[in-house]
Amino acid sequence: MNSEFLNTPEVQTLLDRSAGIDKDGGDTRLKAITRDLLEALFATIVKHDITESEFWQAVTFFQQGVGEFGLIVPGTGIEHFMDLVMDERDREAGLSGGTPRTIEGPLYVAGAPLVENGANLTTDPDDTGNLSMSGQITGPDGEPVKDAILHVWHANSKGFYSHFDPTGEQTPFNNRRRIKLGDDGRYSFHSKMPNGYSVPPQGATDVLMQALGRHGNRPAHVHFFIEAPGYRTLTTQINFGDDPFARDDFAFGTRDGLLPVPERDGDDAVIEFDFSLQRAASHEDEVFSARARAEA
Ligand code: MBD
Ligand code: FE
Repeated sequence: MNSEFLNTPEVQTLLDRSAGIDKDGGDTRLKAITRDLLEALFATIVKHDITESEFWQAVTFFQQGVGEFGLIVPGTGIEHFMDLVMDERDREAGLSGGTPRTIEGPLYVAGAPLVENGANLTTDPDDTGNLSMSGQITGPDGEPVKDAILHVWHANSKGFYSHFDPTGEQTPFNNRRRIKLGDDGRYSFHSKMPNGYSVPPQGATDVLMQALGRHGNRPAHVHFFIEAPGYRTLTTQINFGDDPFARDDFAFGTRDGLLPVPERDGDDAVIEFDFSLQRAASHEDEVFSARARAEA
């Protein structure tokens, strides 16, 4: 089909009316974004000669996969793209340095127990080795970050996260804690070794990954939020550098600088990892993004 079809008055008027451009009410920014998104979709339908059957197959995919949007978003690289966008905005603003950010993923749960440094994160029995992790959180001048809270969450040895575990076997905050740090910025914790995550077999994300000739696996990893007065909140994770999926993460969450290789002793592993924070330029920098998160 001639792509000029998109520019016909009938299609352009449809876009204007669909996005409410011809009405006074509503949110101007949302209207502009909606119009552009719809136009990109229309253009894709035209460019690829998408049939009615294919179109409704896609609609059904999203209807059936609605419960997996949190996985489809990182799996399609959109969540990582947002990191690249934020990195680029930082560069344009002259902001640099510090531990790289990387995706939060869909499996954080707010309200984890607030514990002292050195804590054990694992409440439930798990037949695997121990992970010990420690290091220091510093600021841009190498100064220790005072009074930080380190949020940590990771999977168990089956690759399942508490609160989202399909087996229902984990207690609510297993492998989830908020660790209260002191004046020296030093942290340490121990837990049971996580395994890599895989998307639910035959779920929407898995179906999509297979249709794209991809897979739905992540390397073993540990997630962090770090918040501290005067510093920019950091969302990041470390992925085990010696995991087979370390360079082949379906969620694109592995980044240079975030792939420490654990020191292994049998099933046990030790990771030394330091974090560096940027200073906050505004209150907004110090708080969490407005993303909706699970709570327990
Ligand atoms: C995870 O554990 C995860 O961290 C991401 C980003 C996506 C799916 C599962
Ligand atoms: Fe994860």
